[in-house]
Amino acid sequence: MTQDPNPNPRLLEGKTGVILGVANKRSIAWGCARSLADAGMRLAFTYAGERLESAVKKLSEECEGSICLPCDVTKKEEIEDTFAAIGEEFGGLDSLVHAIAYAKREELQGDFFNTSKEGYMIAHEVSAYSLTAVTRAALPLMEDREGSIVTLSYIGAERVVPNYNVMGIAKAALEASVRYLANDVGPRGIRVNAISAGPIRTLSAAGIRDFNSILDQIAEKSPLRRNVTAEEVGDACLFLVGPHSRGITGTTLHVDGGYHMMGV
Ligand code: NAD
Ligand code: IMJ
Repeated sequence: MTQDPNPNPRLLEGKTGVILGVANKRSIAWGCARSLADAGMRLAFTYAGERLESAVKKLSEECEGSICLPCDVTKKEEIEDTFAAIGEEFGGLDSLVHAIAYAKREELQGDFFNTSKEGYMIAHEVSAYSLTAVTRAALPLMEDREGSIVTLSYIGAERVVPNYNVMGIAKAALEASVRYLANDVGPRGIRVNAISAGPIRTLSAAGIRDFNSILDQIAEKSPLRRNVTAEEVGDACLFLVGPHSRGITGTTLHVDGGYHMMGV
């Protein structure tokens, strides 16, 4: 018999969360949002740039009581304004999901040693530093709550993945940031963890050379013999946000069908 993965559907009733990184229905952030909203959490969605405003607003309407705010993480004032608005609307915050990454397209091909200084900086600013920036902004809203912060990583942080290049370095910095942040905020009862997801066909995977064959290769080598879905990552996020993971912080949880632990 298959087990119900969501045996307590209203586990997060009365709790609030912010989700950074929904672009469309395929986004991993949307998988996280669905799992959290289905558990009863009230959500704030943030989007980068006006171009995404209407799409994210429309998606947010599928989640009861949610709000939608602009937040380009490279803009300090936008981060400040967003968290101020969340404070006013929600009165506090129990969770933050960071599902953001960006590198210039030209940096995601060819030799890593050709990475430009500017390309290196941009990838790190958006994909790694932003976790520290939004954690700082969220802290006052998590006061006296057992807050949980979750970010998204990839195995390219730990191993060399062709073409992942500077993103791999940025994800390594992101995973190290999770450990340092977890140490900082642990005494306040706040936890910080990462999910290292297997490859999923999202906007961020569009245009990546041979993505189909990457998906096939991973499926073939994974113990589960298949790729993972954004819904499965969302359910792992629900676990890390919710009370069942209350003893877990500073870790990277692989949601990849077991691929990461294989030798060959
Ligand atoms: P996605 O394109 O749906 O999401 C990426 C998001 O980052 C988009 O919503 C985009 O608007 C946002 N973003 C980019 N620059 C930003 C900025 N300056 N300010 C605010 N937001 C910005 O793709 P996704 O695959 O869902 O990616 C989400 C996270 O999951 C990323 O961290 C990615 O590295 C990670 N991840 C993806 C995969 C995969 O195979 N798709 C695997 C493991 C980890
Ligand atoms: C990205 C590049 C190279 C190889 C890759 C990926 N593999 C996977 C990804 C094997 C699974 C997707 N991934 C894990 C990411 O974190 C993607 C980040 C990303 C993607 C783009 C594409 C469009 C663009 N900039 C990007 N910045 C970051 O212009």
